[in-house]
Amino acid sequence: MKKRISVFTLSVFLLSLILGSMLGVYADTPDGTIIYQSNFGECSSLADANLIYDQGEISDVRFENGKLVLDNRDNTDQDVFLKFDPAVKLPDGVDRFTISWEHTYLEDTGSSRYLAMNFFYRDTDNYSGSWLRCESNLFTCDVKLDGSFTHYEDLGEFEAADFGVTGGAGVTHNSKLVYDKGTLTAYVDGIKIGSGINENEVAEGEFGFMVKVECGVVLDNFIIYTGTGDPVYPGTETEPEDSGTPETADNSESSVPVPAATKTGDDLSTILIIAGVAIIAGVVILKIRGKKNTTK
Ligand SMILES: [Ca+2]
Repeated sequence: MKKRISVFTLSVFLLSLILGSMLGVYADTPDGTIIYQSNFGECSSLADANLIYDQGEISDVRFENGKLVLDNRDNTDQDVFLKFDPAVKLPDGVDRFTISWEHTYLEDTGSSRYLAMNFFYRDTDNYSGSWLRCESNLFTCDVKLDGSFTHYEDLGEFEAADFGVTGGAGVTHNSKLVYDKGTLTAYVDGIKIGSGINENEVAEGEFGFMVKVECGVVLDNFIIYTGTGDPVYPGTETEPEDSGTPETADNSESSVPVPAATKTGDDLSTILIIAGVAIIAGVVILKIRGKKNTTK
C-alpha cells in the first residue's frame, strides 16, 4: 500500500511538472523576450532579414555598412507594406511590447513622407501603428489604434529639421514605440512625443512596417520584444550594438533575426519532448514497481 501511494505521488508530481512548464511558457512569457531582432549585418537580401512585401515593391533595396537601405523615392504610385516571414506575432497572453529601431531619411525624401511601424497587422486596411513625420516645419506624430487616429502637432521644443524628413535628411534617430495593454507611447531619441489609448484593442496580428511613396530611409538595430523595459539578450548582459553610434564596419555585428514563429515552435517542441520523456519514464517506473510487487 505504501508503494502504491509513492507511485501515485510520483505520477502527480510528474504531471504537475509537465503542466507547470507548459503554462509557464504560454501564459507567462518573461518581459524582455526578443521576438525579432536584426542589425542587418549579415544580410544581403530582404529574405535574409526575414522580410517580405505585402503590398508594392521598392525598386532600390540594398545593405550598406550593415544597414538596410529602402530607397522608395522614385515610387509615386503606392505605399509599400512589408512584414516578416515567418510572421512575427506576440506570444499568447502577452499584451505589452516594445519596438525599437534606428532610422535615417535620405536626401530628397518628399515632405510628409515617412516610415511607419505597424502592429496587430491583419492586412493593409486593418492594423494599428504609429508614424513620425515632418510636414514642412511641423513635426507630427500619428498614433493609430484599432482604426482610430490620434494626431499630434504640438510636440514642444522639437525642430522639424532635427527629425529629418526634408530638412533633416541624413540625421539618424532612435525611435521607440511602447505598447502597454491598450496604451501606445512614441519616443524619439528617448523623448516622449505622443501617445494614444484604446482599451478595446485586440492584441492579435503580425508586426510589419510601411514605407511611404517618395520616401527613402535607412534602417538599423531593429528589435521587437515583450514588455516595456529593456530587451534581454540570451547569453549576454550587454547589447550587441550601441544604437545611435554610426557604424564604419560590420565586423562586430551579430545579425540574426529571431522570428517569433520559430521561437514558439522550438519552445513547443521542447515541451513535447520533455512531456514525452516524462510520461515514458513514469510508465517505466510504474511497470518496474508492478514487477517488483508481483515477484515478491
Ligand atoms: Ca547594423
